Amino acid sequence: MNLSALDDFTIEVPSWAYGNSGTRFKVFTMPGGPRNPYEKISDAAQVNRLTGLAPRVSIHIPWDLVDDWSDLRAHAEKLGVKLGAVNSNVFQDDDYKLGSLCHPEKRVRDKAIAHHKLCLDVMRQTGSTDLKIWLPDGLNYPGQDSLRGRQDRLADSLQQIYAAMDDDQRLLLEYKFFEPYFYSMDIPDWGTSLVHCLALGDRASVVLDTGHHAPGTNIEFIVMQLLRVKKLGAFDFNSRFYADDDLIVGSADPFQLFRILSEIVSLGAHRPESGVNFMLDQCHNIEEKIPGQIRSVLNVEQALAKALQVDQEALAAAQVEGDVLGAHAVLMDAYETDVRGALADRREQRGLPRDPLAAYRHSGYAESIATTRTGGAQLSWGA
Ligand code: RM4
Ligand code: MN
Repeated sequence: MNLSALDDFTIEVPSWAYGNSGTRFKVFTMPGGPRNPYEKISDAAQVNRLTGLAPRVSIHIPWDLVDDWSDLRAHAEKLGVKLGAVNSNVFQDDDYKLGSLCHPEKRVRDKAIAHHKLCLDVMRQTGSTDLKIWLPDGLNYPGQDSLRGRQDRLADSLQQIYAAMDDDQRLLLEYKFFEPYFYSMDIPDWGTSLVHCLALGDRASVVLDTGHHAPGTNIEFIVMQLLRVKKLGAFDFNSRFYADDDLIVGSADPFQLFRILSEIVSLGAHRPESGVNFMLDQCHNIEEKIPGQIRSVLNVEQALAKALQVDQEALAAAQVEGDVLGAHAVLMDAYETDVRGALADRREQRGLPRDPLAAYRHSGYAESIATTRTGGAQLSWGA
């Protein structure tokens, strides 16, 4: 089984997956939860150590603010990982009740723009190239504010952030169809995100979070379309039964994950040159955090390995012949291929454990953090 395309494939993990979080209801605390950004990075590094798949950790600002970025960076690098995308956070400040970059008041928009400039400064120090923006902005009631006016303010605010970027920095713009507001979000869909990215320029592209669509949406179509116009900058993987459920990627609908990765493979976008940053955006609630992340990156690897088994020539031939069932069968054959043994062999050849989850259980790491992380407060999702 040819899996060599996996050699250069990486997944970025989120710092916020390791704290106690995952729901707006009861948050169940886990022993050994991280108390600061350093401990989050240490936990994330376990995922990479055991899977070889996750060499970068996304950070969230202000949740992960530290006094000395070169020190946090050195801590990460010592553990074999790098600091990845910087996520701005404009959803936890009283000033943002009516929005951030789209707010009716210039003072609040300026504050949100300044926050993004701070994130760009953080990137200069962490060596990150990606600024990831998810805006909580939206309206709860028709007439509450001008839909059109908010788009104009958004365009202007984004332009100011873009103008402050260095040549090697990218702006990644995420969309979400509802939540925290329900009548209208200011970036509800990929079309809106794309319109703004096209206006900004080459270094702006769309983030597709798999949990941010209405039920039944054909996400692989969106993936294909954004790749087609070279505007897919990043993924936030997770899975959902209803809305933004934040569950382990590939758990709710492994076939959807395969379909998404099939589009990616058929367009060569799994290769690093494509510039697509594959990330997880998940918050674990009832499951253990580190094993939850290990399972997640393995699920993506497995779906990608299956997608790599699609016989592209046979598929193209069946499509040209109009062989409906034949073409469908080529795809299903790949999906039904059991790649688990080949992936375990490959891990072993690369000096990794055949079963990373079992290796984590035997490593003693969970027991060690449960006993040594005493004093200080465990973090609830971010801070
Ligand atoms: C948002 C969005 C962002 C993530 C935060 C934590 O819903 O998905 O990507 O940074 O949650
Ligand atoms: Mn996201």
